[in-house]
Amino acid sequence: MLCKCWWHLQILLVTSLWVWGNVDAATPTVKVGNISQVEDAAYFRIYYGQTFKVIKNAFDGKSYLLIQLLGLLGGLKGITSDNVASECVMRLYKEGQLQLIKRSDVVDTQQFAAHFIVNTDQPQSCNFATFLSLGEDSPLQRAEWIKYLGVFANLETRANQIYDTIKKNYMCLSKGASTRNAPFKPIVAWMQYNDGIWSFTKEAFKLKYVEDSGGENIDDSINKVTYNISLPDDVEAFHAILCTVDVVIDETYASDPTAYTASTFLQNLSVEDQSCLAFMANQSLWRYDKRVQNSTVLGN
Ligand SMILES: *[C@@H]1O[C@H](CO)[C@@H](O)[C@H](O)[C@H]1NC(C)=O
Ligand SMILES: *[C@@H]1O[C@H](CO)[C@@H](O)[C@H](O)[C@H]1NC(C)=O
Ligand SMILES: *[C@@H]1O[C@H](CO)[C@@H](O)[C@H](O)[C@H]1NC(C)=O
Ligand SMILES: *[C@@H]1O[C@H](CO)[C@@H](O)[C@H](O)[C@H]1NC(C)=O
Ligand SMILES: CC(=O)N[C@H]1CO[C@H](CO)[C@@H](O)[C@@H]1O
Repeated sequence: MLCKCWWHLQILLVTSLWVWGNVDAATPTVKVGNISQVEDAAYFRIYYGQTFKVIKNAFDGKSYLLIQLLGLLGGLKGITSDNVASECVMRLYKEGQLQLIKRSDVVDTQQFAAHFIVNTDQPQSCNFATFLSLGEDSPLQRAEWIKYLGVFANLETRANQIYDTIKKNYMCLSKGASTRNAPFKPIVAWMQYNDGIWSFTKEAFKLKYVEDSGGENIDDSINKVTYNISLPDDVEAFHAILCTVDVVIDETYASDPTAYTASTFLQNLSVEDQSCLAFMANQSLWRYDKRVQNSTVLGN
């Protein structure tokens, strides 16, 4: 384990008398009450002592020692991007209760007790903690990272409840899908267009979503992932594959999600003959970005 911060070295050497953030050493510590246990996630572990807790993060090899201090993290105070799917977060931001911080602004992040980052290569201060749910392979493993955040905010009980609900729901839906009496499993393709190239996803968690919901991923034997629409051979092969697909999840980035329609998709597909596209005929073309950056869905 390589530690850039003296703070992290302290964790290795002394497992006491150190607190997250800059808190006076005389502040009384509180006994650990509620705990979280990691059930599914592969890349973090939590350990509890009488008055401290340790999170081990397998992505950056670091451990974070937290001495219990009630209310240490007041709550979410800032975000580094306004590209957020949570309507609650967007609302807080629009109401001015959350500040937008420039990623490069190291000085600014020092006012926070903890700053969660996803890029472990960036220069780090000692209040930085790597939050990389994206590195997990399955949807549930990713969701369980709510417990990682819960540990920092002393909200283990709440995090456990949220994760249990998500997991129960997910297992129920996936069980329902597996017992469904359908003559065939629909073939599902996650795909996106960028700079003249269409590509099918290889991301494990997306393929898992398809399996768990009773679908089938496009044939593994199709090992070509990217198709250049300027090359006739590529276009032909790409169209042939699309004729076998029942459901498309279009992940193409759209700067204005509401303006992106099925016809935008079709233009970028550059298919003249749509007759073999079952996913179009069956209205099985999906996107998932309609609520990004939209705080109005909450109403007032
Ligand atoms: C444990 O969780 C319960 C329910 O959220 C809360 O009332 C209690 O204060 C927590 N105890 C500690 C020591 O954090
Ligand atoms: C796609 O093909 C065209 C025509 O050969 C080429 O100019 C372009 O660079 C290719 N695009 C990529 C991303 O390879
Ligand atoms: C999709 O459409 C085709 C005809 O275009 C039809 O035969 C097929 O049953 C449909 N599939 C689903 C899942 O509705
Ligand atoms: C936000 O969501 C509301 C309700 O779903 C919708 O009417 C509105 O067009 C959306 N606005 C944007 C900018 O996406
Ligand atoms: C990602 C991308 O290139 N999208 C294009 C899809 O097609 C529309 C309409 O032709 C273009 O405006 C987009 O730039």
